[in-house]
Amino acid sequence: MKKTFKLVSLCVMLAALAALFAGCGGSQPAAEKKVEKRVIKVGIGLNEASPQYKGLQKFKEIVEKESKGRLEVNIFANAQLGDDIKMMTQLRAGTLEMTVPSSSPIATLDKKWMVFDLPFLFPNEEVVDKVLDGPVGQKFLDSLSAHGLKGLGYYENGYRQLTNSKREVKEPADVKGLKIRTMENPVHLAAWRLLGANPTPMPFSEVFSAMQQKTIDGQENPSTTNFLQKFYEVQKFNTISNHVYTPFVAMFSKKIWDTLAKEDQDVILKATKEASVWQRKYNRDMMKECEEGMAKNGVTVTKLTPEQQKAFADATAPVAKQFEAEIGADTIKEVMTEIAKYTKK
Ligand code: TK8
Repeated sequence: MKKTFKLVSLCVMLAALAALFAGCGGSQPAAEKKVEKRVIKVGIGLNEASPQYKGLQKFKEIVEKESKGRLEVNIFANAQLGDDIKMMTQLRAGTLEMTVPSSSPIATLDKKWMVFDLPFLFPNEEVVDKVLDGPVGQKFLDSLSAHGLKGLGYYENGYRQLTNSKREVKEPADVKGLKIRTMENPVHLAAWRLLGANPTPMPFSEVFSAMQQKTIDGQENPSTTNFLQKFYEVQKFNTISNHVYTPFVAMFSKKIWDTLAKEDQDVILKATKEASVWQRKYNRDMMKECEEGMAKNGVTVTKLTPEQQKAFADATAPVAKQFEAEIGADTIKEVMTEIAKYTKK
């Protein structure tokens, strides 16, 4: 009995050794180094027809190509993951990789961003590009790291235009008493109050139904948004006022960013640069068609003359002084100096 036991244990040991050697250098090759695939989830507030979405599709195309598939970009439109403020909170918590909010709600984290909400700040898109793609724009992006965010670059939301369901608006007096939705930003609220409106802040995803239910009379957004989000279905008047230029700010969760390999970070920055230049042009090319689309869908479109526009500029000018302390006099001066540098006399 004892002999048999010894023989069996010897066989078991030999079998185990054989298996061990076979696994170490034997027939099957050493397992390939598992290429770690990373998914980048991007949340945005506008729909799939928007230039914001198209720009991120371009971003996706470049990232997946340049990373040879190691990075995969999944885009979630229509505020599926929440509105701008909610998505920024997710980035800061490290539960969402990326979002591209308007600059205005960033004021809830850092009031200096309200400089971009000063009415009639940028004279035209050419100056916008020079300032945002220059040292001052980069300084704003870098400042996001203090809030758990990595600033990547600027896409374009654009010049904002008023829509409403009550009356044609050609001068500030026409605004009196209108219930206007604004972004969640104190400068916008103050400016519309100066015009005599009754402003109410609201996340973007609630705007369409609020207009439909007539809890608000109007809102203001670039023509690409006003048309492609079908606001003509619930609005009758559209004033082309160009009263504020709003950038979209592409940003990444700093918690997640810091876990990425340098080569992947470089791919994301490069893709943002290329995609944002493409998206700004696409947005601008779409603007005229969208403005005309509002008229084709029964909206009375009123293009303000320079004199009419000046009346709005004069009426809202006091907000610069009113918010100088909160934004920072130095910040306002720095941005205004940069704008003056690129504004042709
Ligand atoms: C979309 C918003 C929107 C903005 C607004 O996420 O809230 O009116 O202009 O485009 O950022």
